[in-house]
Amino acid sequence: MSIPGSTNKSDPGFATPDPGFATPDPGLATPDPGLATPGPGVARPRRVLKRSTLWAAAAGVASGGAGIAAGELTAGLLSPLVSPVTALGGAVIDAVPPGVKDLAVQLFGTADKIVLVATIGLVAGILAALAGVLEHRRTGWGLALAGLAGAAGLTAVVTRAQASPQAALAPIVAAVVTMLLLRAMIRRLATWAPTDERPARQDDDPAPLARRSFLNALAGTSIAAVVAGTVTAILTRATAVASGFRGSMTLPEPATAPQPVPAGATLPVDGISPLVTPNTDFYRIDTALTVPAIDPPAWKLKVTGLVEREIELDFATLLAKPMTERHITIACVSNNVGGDLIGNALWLGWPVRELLAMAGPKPGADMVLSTSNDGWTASTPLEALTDDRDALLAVGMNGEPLPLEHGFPVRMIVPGLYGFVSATKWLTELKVTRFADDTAYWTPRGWSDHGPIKTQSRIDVPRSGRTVQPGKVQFGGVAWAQHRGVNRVELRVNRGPWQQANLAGSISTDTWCQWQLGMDLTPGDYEVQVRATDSTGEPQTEDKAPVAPDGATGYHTISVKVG
Ligand SMILES: Nc1nc2c(c(=O)[nH]1)N[C@H]1C(S)=C(S)[C@@H](COP(=O)(O)O)O[C@H]1N2
Ligand SMILES: [Mo]
Repeated sequence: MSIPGSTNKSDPGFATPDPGFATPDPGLATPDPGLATPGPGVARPRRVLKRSTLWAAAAGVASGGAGIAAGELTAGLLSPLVSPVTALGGAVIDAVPPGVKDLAVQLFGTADKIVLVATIGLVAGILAALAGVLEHRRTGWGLALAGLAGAAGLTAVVTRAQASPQAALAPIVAAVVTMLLLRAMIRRLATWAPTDERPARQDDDPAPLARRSFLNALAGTSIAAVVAGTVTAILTRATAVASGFRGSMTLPEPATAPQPVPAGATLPVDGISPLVTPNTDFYRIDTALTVPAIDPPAWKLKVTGLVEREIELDFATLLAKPMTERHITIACVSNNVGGDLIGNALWLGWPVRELLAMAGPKPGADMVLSTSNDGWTASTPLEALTDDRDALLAVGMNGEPLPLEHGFPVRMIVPGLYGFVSATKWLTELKVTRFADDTAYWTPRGWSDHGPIKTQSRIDVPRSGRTVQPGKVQFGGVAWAQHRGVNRVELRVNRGPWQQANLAGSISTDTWCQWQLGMDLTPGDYEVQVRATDSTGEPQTEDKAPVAPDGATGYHTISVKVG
């Protein structure tokens, strides 16, 4: 990139670093706006760095700092995975040849990451100063540089493995904040200390006022940058510790291996939901504004309430327990008919019933109120945690430690119950109690205190509203009736007779299963509906119910145009 004016010989010295820059002119100490003109002692006009250039650079650094801090704060609030600075660092690590990487590790050892971040900071500072100077020279040039830097951050963030659409927000916030602040400050600076291209009007000199306005803006921006940076640092430090631990831990082998996945459980239908949902695609629902970051060595699970013995369990002790690994499909009570707030994962954990057996629930108890690190609570029937259904204190999800968003280090997973009454993430306490005595988070907010998952089915393909080729049209989707199991899935076209779909084998009654049906359809408009029947012979109801208080019902209905 060329710097406007850098080849211009009349340039007052920005491009050629003047020795006077290193040994500050005594005049620098006095905040005299007249510095731009050489002092009386200067015999020959020297190539001095104009003070306005320094102020422009400072404005660039302050606005860039505030912008980056705003971006990092946005990322910190959204998700620990979307920091633009971290993503850029990751991109640099990926791009650097292995030799350089080894050298960096040799030189800096475990401090190599700190050195990388410091380098990114230094480069960002230089670019920001440059943006300030450019913007002061020529309106729009500094903004363009800030925009380019923002685009680099955006590219780094969206190409990272864990990228989600919301990840794009942080670098955009960073760039927009930087540009707005930079523009505002340079405008003030231009009135106070105009560049040669835009000489000030000598008669009506606005300099002193403009100077105060600029300095105020600079001070305000710098303070905002430091405050936002500090808040972000506090917010993300715990996250860094938690993800560091998560990255270096190994999950124990299960003592009880998962049920085998039956052959044919996955149907060859394009666009059907995968039998097991990858962690990165797994729906996320919680009330947490920032993802709680728990350092496992400091984590404890307390069992309290109506028990013979209160218990405190630490993470190492939990990991040493005989673990069970199971596929379990969890669903959100807020999942609308046809919605996607449902997912199937392989969970690794210690059965809750074993912990409760150690504590010894007292007679009369009928509920366990589980509490998360951030104070959220769920009411689970005691029976669902003590019967043989393998309710788990889960530490693993699809072979990995729980992702931070999904409850690291420990969450509950209870087959057959909606998440809001069972699947407490960032779990810290189990209070054995009675429904009559304790109330969970959602109960006073218009939701039920009980939440068995209702039998449901969904058409994944074709998507509603699509036009498909006449002939054999492939329909496919998933159906679930956790802890009862699905026996039958049927489709009907334009409210005609129900036609039975092919039901793939399910892993267990606690998981969903795929279904498929090819139907011959001639050109026209069709309404297609699906229904599932559970293993008790009870078909899902056609009656439409909203999600509150205890889960939606009705048939998933799509429209398809054949032609
Ligand atoms: N701590 C905590 N745990 C929670 C919630 C929450 O708000 N806070 N929401 C629950 C709800 S409503 C659901 S559906 C599941 C979703 O789990 P997931 O985000 O891992 O898919 O988590 C449950 N566990
Ligand atoms: Mo939920």
